[in-house]
Formats: sequence, C-alpha cells, structure tokens
Amino acid sequence: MPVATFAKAGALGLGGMYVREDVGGTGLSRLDTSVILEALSIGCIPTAAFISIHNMVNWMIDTYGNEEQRNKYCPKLCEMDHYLASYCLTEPNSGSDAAAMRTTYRKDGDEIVLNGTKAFISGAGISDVYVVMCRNSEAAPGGAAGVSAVIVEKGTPGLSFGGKEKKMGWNAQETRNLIMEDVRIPAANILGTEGKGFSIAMSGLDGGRVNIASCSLGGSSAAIQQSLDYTQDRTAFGKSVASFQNAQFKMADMAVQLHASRLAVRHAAQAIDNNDPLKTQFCAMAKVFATEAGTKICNEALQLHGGYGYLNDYPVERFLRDVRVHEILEGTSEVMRMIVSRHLLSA
Ligand code: FAD
Ligand code: 2MC
Repeated sequence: MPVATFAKAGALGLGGMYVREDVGGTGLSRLDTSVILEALSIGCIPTAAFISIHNMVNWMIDTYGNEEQRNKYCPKLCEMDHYLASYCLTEPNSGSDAAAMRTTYRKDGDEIVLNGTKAFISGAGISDVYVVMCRNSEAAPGGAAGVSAVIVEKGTPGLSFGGKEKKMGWNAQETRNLIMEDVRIPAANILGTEGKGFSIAMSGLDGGRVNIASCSLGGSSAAIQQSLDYTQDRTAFGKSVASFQNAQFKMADMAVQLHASRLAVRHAAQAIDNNDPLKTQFCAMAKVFATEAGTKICNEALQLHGGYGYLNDYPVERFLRDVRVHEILEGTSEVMRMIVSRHLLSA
C-alpha cells in the first residue's frame, strides 16, 4: 500500500475531506469529494478507493463519536500520516446479508470483549484504527438489533490478521481477515448509541457507495482517453482505427455512459449533502449504474486496443481489473437493486 503517498494526500487535506474542520477535516461537501475521487482514480483506482474508505471511517467517528473520540482519532486520521482507518462489516459467512454477522462483544466492567472474524478487510494489518460492527452477545442472533460499532486500535492484544488475499485487481491495497480473540477494549470505544451500530454502518456506506462510484467514473474517463489516443495512432487496412465508424460509435457510447453515470453520481452526492429523504435510494441507483457502466466502458476500451489491450504494457487492462470489483464491494449490484426495489415497493 502506498502509505507514504497517503501522507502526502493527507497534507493536501484528503484524509478528512468531509470531516468537520474543528477536528482537522477539510469540511468539503460530498459533491466536492466525488469530483476529487474521480480525478484521483484517473491515476490509480485502488489508491483513491482506499482514501475513500479511510474518509468513510473518519466521517463515522466525526459524526457519531463523542467529543473525546472525535478529538482522539479525527485529527490524526485527517493528517493520514502513517495513520489509517479500515471499515469492518463483512464476515466469512455474511457479506450481502450483513446483519447476519456473528462477531460478538460482551461487557466486562468498563471493558468489552470482542470475538469473531471479519473478512475482506481493506487495509487490514496496515491500518491503525478499525471500526468493527459486532453484536451484543446477549442479543438474539440475526437482524440489525443489538449491533454496535466499536473502535479497535492496532496492537490490542488478541487482534491479529489473516494472510494477504491474492486479487484480480485493487492490488495497491491489502485485503486480509481481521481476527479477534478475546480482544479487550474500553467500553468507551463504542461509537454512537450502543445497539445502533448497523444504522451507523449503513449511513457510512451511503457515502462510501457514491465514493466508489466516483472511482468508477475516474477509471472510465481514463479508459476513454486511452482509447481516443490509441485508436488515432493505430492503423489497420491503411487507415487509423479511429476512422472506422464502429470505433467512433463505441467511443460515443462510452462517453454517453460516462456522462449519464456522472450525472447520477453527482446527484446522489448532492442528495447526501441536502439530507434528501431518498438519499439511500439515489446512492444505490448511482452505484449500480456507474459501476456497471465502468466495467463495460473499460472492457470496450480493452477491445479497441486489440491484443495490446490485453498486455500490461498498456494501462487499460489494469483499469478493467480495478473497476470490476466495484460491482461487488460496498454492496453488490444485486443488493443495490434490492435497496431500490424495496423503496419502490414501499412508496
Ligand atoms: P455474498 O453475499 O455471498 O453474495 C454472493 C452472490 O449472491 C452475489 O452475487 C450477491 O449479489 C448475490 N446475492 C446475495 N444475496 C442476494 C439477494 N438477496 N438477492 C439477489 N442476489 C443476492 N468488506 C468490509 O466490510 N470491509 C472492507 O474493507 C471490504 N473490502 C473489500 C475489498 C475487496 C477487494 C473485496 C472483494 C471485498 C471487500 N469487502 C469488504 C467485502 C464486500 O463488501 C463483500 O464481498 C460484498 O458485500 C459481498 O459479500 P459476499 O462476498 O459475502 O457475497
Ligand atoms: N442509513 C441509515 N440506517 C439504515 C440504512 C441507511 N442507508 N439502511 C438501513 N438502515 C437501518 C434501518 O433503518 C434499520 O434500522 P432499525 O433497526 O433501527 O429500524 C436497520 O438499519 C436494518 O435495516 P434493514 O431492515 O434494511 O436491514 P437488512 O438486514 O434487510 O439489510 C441491506 C439491509 C441488505 C441493505 C444491508 O445488509 C446491506 O447493505 N448489505 C450489503 C453489505 C455491504 O454493503 N457491505 C459492504 C462492506 S464494506 C466494503 O465492501 C468496503 C470495501 C469498505
């Protein structure tokens, strides 16, 4: 992971883009953040995407934390100088059905004791702060009731990490299991109201989904530019590839998809800024639309590059591998459709 680069990004104010200024944040809107993450992703999608995850966690602490928690964690997270944060919801046996989590905590005086395993955690092993969703061991299993969000610091006895997952893309960040065996932390590390952790996790993800969709915009935009450059340079049958109407129409369709995606993403970002009652639905719509378009655009870009597109001499295959996972993480396309259809049916 480019930890030193994150420190430079922190110095530019990118560690707490939508965190309040009194704890070192930049105080920008979600709309501003979307534009920034799109621009960063033109360079490297997983680097931008980890900055997004770090910002999501920092915002959760800023928004739901008490003054002590905000002052303890947010200023350092905003600096992002070798001080990073991870978001821990998924478990080996529960991803889409996040409320089926089995990680528990039990109270013991002023402390709580955590047990369980979180899977696929971006930044695990490197991050210093982990916001972990876990269920009170006395609560009934299943469902959102009894789930709390807690802050766990790296180095706490009983906290360990699994091996580094080998992935198709997103290789500029590490993905590992987070294993908790009798991890003791102060009960004061519960974030927000005890038992409301599932809602806290979901409200973080509304913004996270817009951010990830913004990373797909950046990847799509880069892939279109690479296609324009390559097809004008490459010749076949005595002409530039760009002179074939097939290539022109493909690139026009890619630009149409990107434009529509960008409008949906920016609108969803503004819906969060305006606390629109339909914000969750708009975030889900934007994520499914922009991330599926991102994969299609990058795949078409690879096709337009012919065999060279398949070689890692050109960046287009990396963009395709990196955007593909955006249809899965922070809620799959199917979960996004579930959120939208639930709203439609309950309207
Ligand atoms: P499953 O839930 O098992 O789904 C399998 C398939 O069934 C999917 O196609 C899914 O859409 C479909 N499906 C499930 N339920 C339904 C339904 N009701 N209707 C229709 N279809 C359904 N998680 C974190 O908490 N923190 C992280 O930092 C993090 N980083 C990640 C990084 C990477 C690179 C990856 C790959 C994953 C990461 N995740 C992280 C986990 C990610 O959020 C989950 O993989 C994702 O939510 C899907 O869960 P799952 O893999 O268990 O799939
Ligand atoms: N904002 C605030 N609260 C919300 C919310 C939102 N967007 N969505 C749901 N809630 C609340 C809801 O109001 C309810 O609260 P209460 O019990 O107080 O009434 C509670 O959460 C339970 O909501 P549901 O009944 O809708 O819960 P359900 O179990 O049906 O699941 C679903 C909802 C499928 C949307 C959720 O499980 C989900 O988002 N699954 C996908 C998981 C996911 O996205 N994982 C990403 C992991 S992070 C990652 O991948 C990274 C790379 C960082």
